Amino acid sequence: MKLLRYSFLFFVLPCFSQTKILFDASKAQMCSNADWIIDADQNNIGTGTNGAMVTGQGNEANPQRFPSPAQSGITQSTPETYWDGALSAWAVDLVKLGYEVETLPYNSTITYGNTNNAQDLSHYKVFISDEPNIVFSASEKTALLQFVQHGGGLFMIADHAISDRNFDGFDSPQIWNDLMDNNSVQIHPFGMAFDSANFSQTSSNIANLPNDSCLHNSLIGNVTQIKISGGTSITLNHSQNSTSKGLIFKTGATNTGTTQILLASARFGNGKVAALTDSSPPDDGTGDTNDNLYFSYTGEANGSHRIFLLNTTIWLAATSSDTVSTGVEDISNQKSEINLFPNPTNGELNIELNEELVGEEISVLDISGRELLKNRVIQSHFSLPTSEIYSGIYFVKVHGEVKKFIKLN
Ligand SMILES: [Ca+2]
Ligand SMILES: [Ca+2]
Ligand SMILES: [Ca+2]
Ligand SMILES: [Ca+2]
Repeated sequence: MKLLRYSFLFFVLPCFSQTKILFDASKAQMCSNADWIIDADQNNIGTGTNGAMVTGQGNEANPQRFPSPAQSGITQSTPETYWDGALSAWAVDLVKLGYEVETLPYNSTITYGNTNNAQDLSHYKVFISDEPNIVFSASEKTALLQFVQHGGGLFMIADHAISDRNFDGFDSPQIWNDLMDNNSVQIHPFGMAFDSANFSQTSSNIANLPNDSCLHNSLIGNVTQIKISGGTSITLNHSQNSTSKGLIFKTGATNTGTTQILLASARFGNGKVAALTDSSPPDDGTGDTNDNLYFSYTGEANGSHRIFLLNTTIWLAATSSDTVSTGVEDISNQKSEINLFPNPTNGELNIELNEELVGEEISVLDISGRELLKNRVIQSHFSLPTSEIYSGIYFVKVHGEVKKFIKLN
């Protein structure tokens, strides 16, 4: 029996850093019946004067920067209850895809370009704020818009009108509109505004955009439905930003129009923004036991909430215009010129290529299309040491063909 001998193509692997996603908890996202956080080890804050969250004032979740137990312990079968928050399912899924997640704690300030801030937005690719209940300060609005301008991804999630949970006079549609209406960078940067509405409905009115990465991802799925449980809508203004687009619309609305939108996206500078009109779809139903939580993440809308939340996050994190899984077809299920084994792997990944590919460029990409390494194929059989790669989904790309592999812990 002939033993194939594999040599290492990449003698020195760069030390990979994961793409980091930051979940905002600095704007009372845990206030009252909200628990829009990924993990909290303590429940010891409450609403003080002017709606600020204060320790010792109550038993609301107090999420720390790093969710615990450590995300390095997450495998492909880890349940969402590994962490304690109504957004833990979304966060655990992101870790399974290869991302690193953190929380911006309640007493933090949002900055961009402040080297003294360990959680400065420059360290992250995506910032997710699910139903902020405290207005962003002038400097925070500048930071958020500069973050997007320089390539960041911002996920704005709002709730219905008159949803001021901490009684400071501002609800999330007003707070997002204030970011877009009053800032020092550019007024109305995203070509969209949240309406002042309050309705509930299940809609299957999806834009017919087969190439849209938020609606379609060959790995995660296709969006077919949304259930709004007390939410608002979005109106676009293309004269402000021609890239703004509606992805999911209210039932009966024209799904190419500029009104009655439930999920929207836009580009601004080098970055991207997505906007969702209800805080319920990410709710995984478990978290702070003092809150009334609902299993909406995969429990409603035929599982489409998980699909559009993951697809949209992957799109926001992508450096290129499209994600790997939509921009290039994954050929994992086809016989091809690329053979990867074992797959999944937790050690070396053996790569067998058709001899004709020797001399071609080979690259390894993460799920958002970020190139982790690139080289020339010097022989048809070799192995890639994956011990330095975090667990998650990755792709090997050679000569236009892309094949998926999963790195286990
Ligand atoms: Ca709460
Ligand atoms: Ca925890
Ligand atoms: Ca408020
Ligand atoms: Ca949970």
